[in-house]
Amino acid sequence: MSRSLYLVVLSAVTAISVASISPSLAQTTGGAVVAPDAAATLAAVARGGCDDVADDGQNGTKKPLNVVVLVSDDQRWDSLGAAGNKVIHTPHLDEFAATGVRFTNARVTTSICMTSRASILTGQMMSRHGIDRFGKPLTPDQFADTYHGRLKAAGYWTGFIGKYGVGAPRRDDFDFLRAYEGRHWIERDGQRLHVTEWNRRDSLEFLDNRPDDQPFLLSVSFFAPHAEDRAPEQYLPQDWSAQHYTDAVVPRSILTDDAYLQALPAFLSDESNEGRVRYHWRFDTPEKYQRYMVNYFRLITEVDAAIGDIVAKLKAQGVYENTLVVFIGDNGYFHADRGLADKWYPYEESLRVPLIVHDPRLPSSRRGITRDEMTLNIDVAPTVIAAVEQAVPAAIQGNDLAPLYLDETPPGWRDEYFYEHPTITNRERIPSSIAVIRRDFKYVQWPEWDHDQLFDLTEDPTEKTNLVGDAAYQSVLTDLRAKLAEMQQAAR
Ligand SMILES: [Ca+2]
Repeated sequence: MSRSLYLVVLSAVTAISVASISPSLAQTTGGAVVAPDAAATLAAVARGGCDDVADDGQNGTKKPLNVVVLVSDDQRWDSLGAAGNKVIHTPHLDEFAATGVRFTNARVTTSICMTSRASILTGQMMSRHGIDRFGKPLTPDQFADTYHGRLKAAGYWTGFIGKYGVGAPRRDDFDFLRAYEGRHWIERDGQRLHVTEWNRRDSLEFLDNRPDDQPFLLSVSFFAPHAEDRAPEQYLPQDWSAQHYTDAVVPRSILTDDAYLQALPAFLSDESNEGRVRYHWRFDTPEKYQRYMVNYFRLITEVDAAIGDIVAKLKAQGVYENTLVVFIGDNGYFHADRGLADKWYPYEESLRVPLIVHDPRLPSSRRGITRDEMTLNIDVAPTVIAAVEQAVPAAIQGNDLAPLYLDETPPGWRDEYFYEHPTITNRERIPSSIAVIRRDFKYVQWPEWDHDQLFDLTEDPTEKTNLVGDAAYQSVLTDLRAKLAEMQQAAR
């Protein structure tokens, strides 16, 4: 693809990013939500320093759960200390996992920001919610059935902070809205601070100023560790996080061996493919790989610290043990694996995300467990809506996660799912794909290239060998082709 076409594409994305930043700048100058002094006084009186644990119903005053949903951007499942990463520094998320539930096999149904964020909000696949391009918003009716819409209608005080990502957010959809993204350093009210620091400050402001007589829902949608695509250095962390990486050496995965690039279909290994373009931005020398990976990890460390402060605030306010907290990434990421960068394609690196839940209903004996069921981004909305005892909308395609950790005998769970990704710009840049993903096999179709792939994940967990032409796999292939067509229909 030509360089000029590529520049046009970037410009379009830039325009959207700027548009989504601008409203927030207005909101921060004119958007006092509650008179801060009065609210702080009320809060101090009402909280009184005692723990606000949900009453068991003994005196009939059981309090509804509060909810906090934390979404990081482009953080893959293993960029997390608790997942075994020895280089990254994520003490608060690790503690969060050690006292909550970590889902070790969490995935997305579409590996790109706007679509996955729409799936997190709605609990629906792209085929149903229809968010298949940048700048496209949910309709008001669709929003009413998101976890935000449902909880606001149920009397929750709702806040959304950071990267909305699904078109421009509508002011009236939230009680408190601070939307911004796209850059790592943002000037606001004469102050130039890191986007994660703004996320942190805005979250604490929401928690400090919320009304005391309403349950609350806070969504914090971090922009980090997403790259600042137009910046030559890509990842622009704060100074303080460098202290945790002074001697860091990021090991290279076996997937960065050239053989994995060679094993890609030609349309993915071609230099016009966006995964290759961005590989050259970030990873095409050993020195660049180290520098960019460390800076990516530092951005995650900064998100981790902000989450630590949010959790500390919930504890200080005495509401942590009455608040459901969900942490998830919006998509996985290629760290130079297969000679690629970023996401989009249905290889494991691009699909798997961190997912951790703190649920006050979880007995202490079960805190710190892991579950390896195939959980999805579309499970967040039904989990939140069910936890606050509201009716889960019929259009939701995900499942409430809570039975997996609350039930003595966890229910049966999905062992396969449908993956879909739209074309971005054209088939050369980012082609569309659909797939059926099981624990043992993965079958992928690239409709624009009339190409398909079959991987035996038991024999070939790194997805190197395409078995579509292998006679021994023809019956599996026939089954999976039928299954894919069936799942594609059902996803609508
Ligand atoms: Ca993302």
